Amino acid sequence: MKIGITCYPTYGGSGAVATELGLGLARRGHEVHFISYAQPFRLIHFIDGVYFHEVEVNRYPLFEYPPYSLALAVTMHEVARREALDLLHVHYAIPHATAGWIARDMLRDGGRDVKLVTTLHGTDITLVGQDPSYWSITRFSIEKSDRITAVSDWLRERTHRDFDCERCAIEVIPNFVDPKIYDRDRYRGRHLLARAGEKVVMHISNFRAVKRIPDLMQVFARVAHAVPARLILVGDGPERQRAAEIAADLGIAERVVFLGKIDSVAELLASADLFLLPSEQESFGLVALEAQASGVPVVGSAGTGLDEVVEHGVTGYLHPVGAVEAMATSAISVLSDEARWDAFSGASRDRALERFTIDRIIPRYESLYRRVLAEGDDDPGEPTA
Ligand code: GMT
Repeated sequence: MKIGITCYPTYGGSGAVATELGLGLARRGHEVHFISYAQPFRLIHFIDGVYFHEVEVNRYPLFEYPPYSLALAVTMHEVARREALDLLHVHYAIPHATAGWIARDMLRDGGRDVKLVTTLHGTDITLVGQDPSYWSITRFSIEKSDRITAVSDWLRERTHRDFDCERCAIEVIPNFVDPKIYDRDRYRGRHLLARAGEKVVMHISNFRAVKRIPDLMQVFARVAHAVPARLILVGDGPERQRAAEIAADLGIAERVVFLGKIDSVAELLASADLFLLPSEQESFGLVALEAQASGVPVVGSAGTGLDEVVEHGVTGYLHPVGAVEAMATSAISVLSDEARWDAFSGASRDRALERFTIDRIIPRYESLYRRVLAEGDDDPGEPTA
């Protein structure tokens, strides 16, 4: 198949998943065209059948806000026509599903039927999509997609609930990892992160408010008082400065290391003892899966998509959002009991291998593509869920 993939190129799970999917599809013999305003951050090598098309946005002085969505639709249309794409698969609904809908209609007008698949990732539904300035167009664009997928049951439920969208037949296809890349035994860099005898606690994110960075620091402060430990923070974003201020206020600044943005986190995760993700909401928590595949137990928020990734009491612990005391107690219990840590680490890796490997999940996207391509031009298809 010839597939166009659109995603955000910036650091974040949706861009990571879209890129790994595209590379995986190309390895399986498909032709993949990435279409975005910059090269996705994990697209660091090209293999046969992978192409990148940059969307150029004209910055005419009249435009206070350059219309990226239109420029994206035009590039999608051009690439789909020139490269004879079979389908456009967009990741993160805003504005990608809308641009995809425009491009698909332009193509149909020119006599070419290209299918549109939209994958919902999280805040496109739960946060940004709920803003009155985006709600109706997001709902409309999702409904106009030929197929909709969500990365967790939790996100599918939230989409039905928050968009009151009875025509949205959403198929859940979870996020995935390549267990050959996320493998504890592959790397030996622990001595670069912490002193001998110190536990390595890690957090990787875009440091947005939804990650509840103050809670993260409160949990770690309690851990650091009980166990020799170092907090390794990877990534950057609006709350990073606040994290540094809280660390200073709590007297743990020397135990906290900021590494900034790093493209490939497998090597870091392989050196971690515990991963903390106390987010307000998390539709899936790709980074928690990457941690688990690396044999790292996770402590995070219950009542989110993390419930589908982390098995409470087996691969980590999940507590209600904001329950910093409980999270800290769980973190300390797993870090200070070697036998428990070994059991959790092994179970984490097993869970990733049993449910969320790239080899299991990519065929599910291929199957979805085949089904949608087998439909006629005007057939909206059978509801898939
Ligand atoms: O939704 C976001 O804020 C960003 C997005 C991203 O691009 O990283 O994250 C979402 O998509 C990831 C990949 O599917 C999920 O693993 C994250 O849980 C999800 N983030 C949230 O729901 C907050």
